[in-house]
Amino acid sequence: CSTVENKNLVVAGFGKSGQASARFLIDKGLSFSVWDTRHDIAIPDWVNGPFYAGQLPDDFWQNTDIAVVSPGLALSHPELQRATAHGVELIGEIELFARYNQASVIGITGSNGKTTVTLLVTHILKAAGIDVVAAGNVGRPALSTLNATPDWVVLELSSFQLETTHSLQLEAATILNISDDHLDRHRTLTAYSDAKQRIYNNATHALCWREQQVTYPLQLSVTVTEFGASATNDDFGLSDGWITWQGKKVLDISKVKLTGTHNILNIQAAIGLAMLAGVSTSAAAEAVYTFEPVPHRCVQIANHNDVRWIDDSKATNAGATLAAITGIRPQCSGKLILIAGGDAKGADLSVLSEALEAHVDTLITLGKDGPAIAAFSPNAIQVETMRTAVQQANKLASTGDIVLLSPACASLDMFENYEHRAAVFKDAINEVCA
Ligand code: UMA
Ligand code: ADP
Repeated sequence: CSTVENKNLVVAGFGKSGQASARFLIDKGLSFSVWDTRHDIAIPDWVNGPFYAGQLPDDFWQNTDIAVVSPGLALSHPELQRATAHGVELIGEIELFARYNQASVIGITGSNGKTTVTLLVTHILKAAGIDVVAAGNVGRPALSTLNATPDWVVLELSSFQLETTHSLQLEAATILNISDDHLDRHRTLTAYSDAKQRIYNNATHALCWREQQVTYPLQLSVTVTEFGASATNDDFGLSDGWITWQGKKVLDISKVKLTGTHNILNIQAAIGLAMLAGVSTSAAAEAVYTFEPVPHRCVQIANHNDVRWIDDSKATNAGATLAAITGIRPQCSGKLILIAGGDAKGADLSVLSEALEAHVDTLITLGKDGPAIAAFSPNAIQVETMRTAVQQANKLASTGDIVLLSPACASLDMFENYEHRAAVFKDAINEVCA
């Protein structure tokens, strides 16, 4: 692969991944300019090249060869379109990583479950004594792993990161699932799905969900292992409360701390990816039993007078909320009260309608697209704040009920991020249940 030495470089976007790219280039002794669209961005003193905040000069792209573009910057941004017209190569931090990385890499994408599977695979590999780090969309920039020189890197990859990645070689890769998300940036589900498909471009093995054809690679050169939550003698299946591998029981679901059918799929994918890194199914299963659920993903955070409060604030699309509703309903002996709403990012929320009618007893909505969700439920309660939502839920809840925060939407219309939304939810529970 071509490297970036002797090129005129621009780091476009100066968040976590832009800063990691800048540090990497400095370590390599390369000079570069930085541009961030935000006018008010703080420029740290360790950046010694030119820094542009906001507007760019007209001739900016004329002498640029490569721009390392942050995932938060849309490729449709007029300045990036102008760069392309000037023949500038647009790559991302993951592409930069791919051009210099020596470790074996596992790649994970999908609309939902990426972080859970990334952390679970990493946990399984660590338990097997493998030198491994998790990176990418999960939070730690991929480039930061180059100095640590692990044997394996488990990369969580978003559609935005995949759009600007060309030469990443993956030992094993998966598209866990595809549902409407990020359509404000990708415009169509096909464009979004195409971006995800790029994960298989140079992959050796693929893990695919039997029930969704779009999770399969288009290239015949990639070998496929399948997973799915039904009984089968092929690859991964589910039978009598056990995950099976080629018809043999390998993992007892009742011993796992993760809940819901969606997590059974996540576990199957994780074991499959770990197997491709050389871990046996039995060693992988033992490790899964000790894996703690990742916060804000269908996790119980309170139980007052036998009313359970579940934090699924990371459900930022309808697919995740569907999984939460259908996964939690069987565990609920009383009413299921759902708090949902926020910014739907242009998604079609009507996929929720059937599950709301069949499984949700009371719907409480808030945020920008709260009214669009409330429209599917005749008795929905619409509120302005999370505090009021929790007060309403508490008033209606009795023994055996579950109150589920699973918004089906991003949080940015009301909160700093999904963690902040969860913190406000928790504070309100503590207040009403004190
Ligand atoms: N931004 C601008 N102007 C710029 C650059 C960024 O306004 O010039 C804004 C973006 O619109 C966005 C924010 O700044 O609102 C951050 O974007 P960024 O590209 O600077 O993000 P980073 O801080 O570099 O973090 C990125 C990933 N963020 C995004 O894809 C938006 C992080 O994923 C990832 O953990 C990190 O790199 C390290 O790899 C976060 C995320 O929200 C968790 N991902 C999305 C998701 O999971 O749904 C895709
Ligand atoms: P991602 O990193 O893709 O956002 P997470 O593991 O952080 O995935 O989970 C995000 C949300 O999706 C949570 O609400 C979680 O309960 C839900 N979720 C996790 N795995 C799946 C799956 N396989 N299918 C549907 N929803 C899922």
